[in-house]
Amino acid sequence: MRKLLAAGLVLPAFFSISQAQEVIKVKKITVAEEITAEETVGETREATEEEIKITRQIDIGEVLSNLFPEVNHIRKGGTANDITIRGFGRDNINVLIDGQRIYGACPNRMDPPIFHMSTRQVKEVQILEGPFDVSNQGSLAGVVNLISKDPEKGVGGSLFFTGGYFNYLHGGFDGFVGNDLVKVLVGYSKQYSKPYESGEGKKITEYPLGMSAYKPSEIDHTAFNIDNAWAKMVITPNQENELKINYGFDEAKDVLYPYLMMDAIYDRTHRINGEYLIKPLDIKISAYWNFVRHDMQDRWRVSSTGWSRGYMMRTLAKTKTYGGKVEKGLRLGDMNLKFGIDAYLRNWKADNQLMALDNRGMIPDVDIKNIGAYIEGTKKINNLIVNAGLRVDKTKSKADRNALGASNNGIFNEYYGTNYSLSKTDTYLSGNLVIRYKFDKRSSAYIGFGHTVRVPDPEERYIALKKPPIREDWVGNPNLNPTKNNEVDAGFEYYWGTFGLKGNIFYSDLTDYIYLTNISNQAGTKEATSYQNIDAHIYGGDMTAVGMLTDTISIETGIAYQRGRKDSGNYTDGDLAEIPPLKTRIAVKYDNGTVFGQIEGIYASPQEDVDTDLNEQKTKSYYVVNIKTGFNAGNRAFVGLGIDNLFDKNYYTHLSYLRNPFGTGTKVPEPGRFVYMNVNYRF
Ligand SMILES: [Cu+2]
Repeated sequence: MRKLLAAGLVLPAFFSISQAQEVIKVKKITVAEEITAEETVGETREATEEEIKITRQIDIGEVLSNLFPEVNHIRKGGTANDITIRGFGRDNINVLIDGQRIYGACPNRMDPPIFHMSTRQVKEVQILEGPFDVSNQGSLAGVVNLISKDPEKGVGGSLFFTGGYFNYLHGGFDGFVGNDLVKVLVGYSKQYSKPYESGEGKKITEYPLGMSAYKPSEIDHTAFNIDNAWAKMVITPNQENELKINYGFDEAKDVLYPYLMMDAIYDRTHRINGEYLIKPLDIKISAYWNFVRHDMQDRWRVSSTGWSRGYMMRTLAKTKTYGGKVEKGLRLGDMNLKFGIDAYLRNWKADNQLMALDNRGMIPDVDIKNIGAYIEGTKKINNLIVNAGLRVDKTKSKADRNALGASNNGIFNEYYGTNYSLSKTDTYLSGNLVIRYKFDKRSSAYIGFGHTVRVPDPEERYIALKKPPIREDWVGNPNLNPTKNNEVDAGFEYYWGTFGLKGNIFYSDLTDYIYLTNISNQAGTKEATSYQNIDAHIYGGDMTAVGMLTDTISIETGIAYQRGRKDSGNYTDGDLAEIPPLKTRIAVKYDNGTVFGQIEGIYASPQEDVDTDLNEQKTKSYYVVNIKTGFNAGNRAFVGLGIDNLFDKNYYTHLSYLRNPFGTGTKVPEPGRFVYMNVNYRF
């Protein structure tokens, strides 16, 4: 059986995909679906699964944004795209790597969590939208989990290469060796590119102006140069037990971010995680540790001119996260239960130098310590599947005053007097209830309610950045409350022959949503950008239709819309910022097992609902066409060719620039016509 297309049609097998082809599977899990899979014995799981065959292989954020209209990328440069889902971004969504929590070190999110696994290592991306994840702390509005490839038995591997416009090169290999007891996989990939050009033929390095402009000598500077290496070992001493150990290393050098005022000199990551399964007891024990070190400077920008140290500003940041989880599944009569406990520590420290200012402790060595417990259960009652989850968390956030430098060590007193504490403990419950009604084996409708909570991130509570007198400071709000989401989701999936239709709507009522604000110091002599808790709501929906027209031709379309509004706070404009507009996608595919072809159109409507309080600007609509074709040469080799933005349109997404007050005003256009080729050889 071959699973096909974004709405998860399960179709008869016409052909098998050649092993030569490298694919990334993307599963969009709908609520009350994950557990029902084991529940509904004899039924095929209607998982939303898409196989991504041919892409530029630059980064996962861009790939997901292309595929799902409700996922949007934040374009900061040539790679490392962060994502939003249904208008929720940053820590409002959880992004995990093999189930482990990982956070970027950069205070400006140059290295978002999703950037910390290379495309070549990803086997599968699981996306669960909405407040329905109790097995991880803080999945306020959704969770994305990147799952790495497992080694196989025997000996084998692959060589891969992608090359494209703007000197983009991506090459590497992976290889495995294994028997019944031990299997090992190792891999390496390298990515390199010059700055890409927009549809109007300008390099992205030509867009920043004024002090943020690139020096003339740096216009053609390397746009990214990334090495990734990884190893995974699976030990299976017997049928009952399995141990997986995973190590990953990334080093991203010379990554340019025209969206921001600085660029990354390097961003270095180590991550390790282990997972132990005791199958007869249905117990899973996992532990992880990761560490990221990040150095950003303005040395390639005009602003660094005249500074003998090479930069006017620099931030050296590091973060580490480690934790563990024990989870047990249990079948009780006709009920499936899962419970677990988990804990993690996230530490983050960033030291900034701005002109002569000593902003050590810009992120003042913040520890977030969390411990949580959860239970989740599914029960089938005739045609109804009821799924419920409950989670309790205790989270302590603490900043270290001693980490602060000479310039910023008085900043909290300056803005908050004595009315604050650099330590806060939050205890909260979250949970959900979903009821799904099955019309037949494949079609169903559901309604669900979820309550989720996330603690403010270290930046929102404790950032401490002193700026020169004429510029606004940037200071956290230690008194922030956690954000609470009360959300209702409803949806359906309906299948008719080889056609399928799937739709979801959601309404998220947010209490203490964390939003930018301006505050004055106690003396009333200086202003700072800070954060406040406001009440807000975000609502929207998406729909996907898929169908097989013939044995070889299929069509898929998707549409998503979301809107965000403020309900309280000191504002004059009710619109929330950075909410992407309506986006649609249509793709027609041809696949006979040997030859693959796809034509895809993506349209986004204008975004006029902007937050003028933050000087957010309107964004025009755009329409782009991408084409792909691929050929399986026997069972071992695959050659693919793609052209993104076929008509060389010059366009911007709504998330193409940073809003006031941190913004430079630079909007980063999407790439112009981009021709690339994939070659894969499996041995
Ligand atoms: Cu950075």
